Amino acid sequence: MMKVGIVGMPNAGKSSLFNALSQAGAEAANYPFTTIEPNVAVVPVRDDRLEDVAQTVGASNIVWDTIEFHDIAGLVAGAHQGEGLGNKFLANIRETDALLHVVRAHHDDNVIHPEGKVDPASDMETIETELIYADLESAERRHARVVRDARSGDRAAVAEEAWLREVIEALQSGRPVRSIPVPQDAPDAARNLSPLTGKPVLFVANVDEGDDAVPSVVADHAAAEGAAAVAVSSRLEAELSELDDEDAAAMRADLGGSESGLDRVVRSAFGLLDLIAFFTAGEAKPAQSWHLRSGLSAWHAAGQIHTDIQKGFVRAEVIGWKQLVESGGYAGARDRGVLRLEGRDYLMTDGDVITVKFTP
Ligand SMILES: Nc1nc2c(ncn2[C@@H]2O[C@H](COP(=O)(O)OP(=O)(O)OP(=O)(O)O)[C@@H](O)[C@H]2O)c(=O)[nH]1
Ligand SMILES: [Mg+2]
Repeated sequence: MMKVGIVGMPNAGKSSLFNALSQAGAEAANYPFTTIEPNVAVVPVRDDRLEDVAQTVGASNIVWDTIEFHDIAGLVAGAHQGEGLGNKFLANIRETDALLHVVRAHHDDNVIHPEGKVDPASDMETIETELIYADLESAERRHARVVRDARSGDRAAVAEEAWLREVIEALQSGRPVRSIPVPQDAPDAARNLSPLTGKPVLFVANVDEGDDAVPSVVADHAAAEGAAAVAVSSRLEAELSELDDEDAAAMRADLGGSESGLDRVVRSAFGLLDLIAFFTAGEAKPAQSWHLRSGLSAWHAAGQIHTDIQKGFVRAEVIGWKQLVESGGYAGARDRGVLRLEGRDYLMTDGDVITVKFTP
């Protein structure tokens, strides 16, 4: 499961977007969590391919993989110094895989802007500066600790210490942590720091209702950072999420849009990490979707499903989802000879359906 932190200025529209997302999540049939904090929304990632697979093999139900969104309060300039409790909020999203940066681009005069005027370029810069300061503070703290271990000559500590010095220098000159490659001798250095400016970012331009183009000032800024951008009206999405599907679709059509802005956000957030989808499915059992960084093996896929399955990995039966559907199920696939036996090093491909044989 992927975790995404939502950042942005106060009143940018973060919670409206979050509410729309959590409404979408609350409707999911298979809600894998019993308790969840009020600022965490779990959203299913739907995939038509799995619906076909589930129907073909006669699965009992479908369990979607999910994305978790974390809403935090708006950041103001000076948040890193404890202004507006920003530091505490930032700590809450250190463990996420990616950031969603909500930028106000709508012109509703009834909504107060903390700086008194709508200026996406300056807002994005304010937030990025706060993220950089927050990282600088944790990098300095981490450096003070690692420098002691480095003195003892520990190879990983020496490499991490040197990396941290570079990181601190980069941050001081306003560059993100992602611009400094992690040293081979200290592969855990990035995880130890979990820098906010090391995470991929999706810019969400919160535009006027009925508008669905990303304003060029946001698009250009995102492009300059190699980041993605989407346009959404947070308020509209929050309102639509209160309606049932049919009414929401009708209202969306009235406004001239087709695709749900939420779908766009979920899909783009997902695209931030280089992930492939794979499925598990069997007769009278739940069909499930999973995600894995591309370039990983069947053994890694097994680890996503369960650590015990990974530990006892013997071999895997693998088939592309389409081949499985075209064969009418596993028996047909076996007859046609398209159900393959693969070992632990098999490289997983997007859309694979896998059954892991393991010794408990
Ligand atoms: N017109 C319009 N108003 C919006 C839109 N998105 C949010 N608003 C309004 O802006 C105000 C603030 O929205 P929130 O979603 O609470 O903003 P936030 O970013 O969570 O704010 P903080 O939590 O204070 O940082 C609310 O009154 C929303 O209804 C939008 O797309 N269009
Ligand atoms: Mg909020």
